[in-house]
Amino acid sequence: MSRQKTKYIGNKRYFYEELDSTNTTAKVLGKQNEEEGTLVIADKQLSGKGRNGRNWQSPAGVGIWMSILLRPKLSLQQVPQLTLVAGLAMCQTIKSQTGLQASIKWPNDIVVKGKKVCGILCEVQTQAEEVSFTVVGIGVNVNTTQFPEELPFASSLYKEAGRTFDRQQLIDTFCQVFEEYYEVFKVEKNLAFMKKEYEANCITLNNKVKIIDNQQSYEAYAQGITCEGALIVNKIDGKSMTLVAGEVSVRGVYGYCD
Ligand code: BT5
Repeated sequence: MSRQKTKYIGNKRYFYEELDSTNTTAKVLGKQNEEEGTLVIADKQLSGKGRNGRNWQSPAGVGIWMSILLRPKLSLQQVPQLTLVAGLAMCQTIKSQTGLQASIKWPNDIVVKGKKVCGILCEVQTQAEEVSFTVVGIGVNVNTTQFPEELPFASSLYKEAGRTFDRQQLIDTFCQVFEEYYEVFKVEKNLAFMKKEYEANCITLNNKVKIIDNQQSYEAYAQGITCEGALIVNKIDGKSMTLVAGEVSVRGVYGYCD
């Protein structure tokens, strides 16, 4: 089956049996002036990366481990919004392709029945304080049958749906959906156009969350997101504040420590 064309997302693909990290390889390609939309896919990652130096388990044959090279004209502060754009596109892709009730745990996880099936890691390359390119790395546990003990809150599309899925098909659909959102975002440079849709798919909202900010931690109610992708919370004392992705860690949806 030939895949439906996108304008540029995923039209050029590099496929590897094994890589340390698709994000690392995509950054090398970015420095070599590879074009926007180029996709790096690995069947297995030897040192898949999570946020803040954490690890992402990426065994062979069962997942989507991929990175997209993007060249948006954004300020450094605007880049984290790309995580939300990719998150919504992947959430919609999983829902339409599997029928599962997937939701987004702000800012970068996709969960199904309270378990994490996908994580997103957005990295940026700067030159003289300007964004020269960004890499959006996405990991999806597709056909994973079991997880190690240390990942009690991980799951796969297979485990939740009881059937396997074609990884290629998921990647192709994601590229189409992501491109639609990205095209708008690139011009508008904020998330107003998808805020309602994001909020409708975000499981973090209308829930109590525990916020870990440096050494401090406190509880609050998550209310919504701003047009810039920050999380709006109401603290117990009634004060409202906004949290920027990357600066805080929000717990609550799985009740796990991360
Ligand atoms: C993330 O970090 O969720 C971002 C993951 C991004 C992975 C993709 S794969 C393609 C691209 N290339 C890379 O090298 N990375 C990207 P974070 O929110 O920090 O979550 C990491 C935590 O999730 C770990 O500390 C574990 O607790 C847990 N974890 C590790 N592997 C997992 C997996 N396969 N499924 C679910 N949870 C996992």
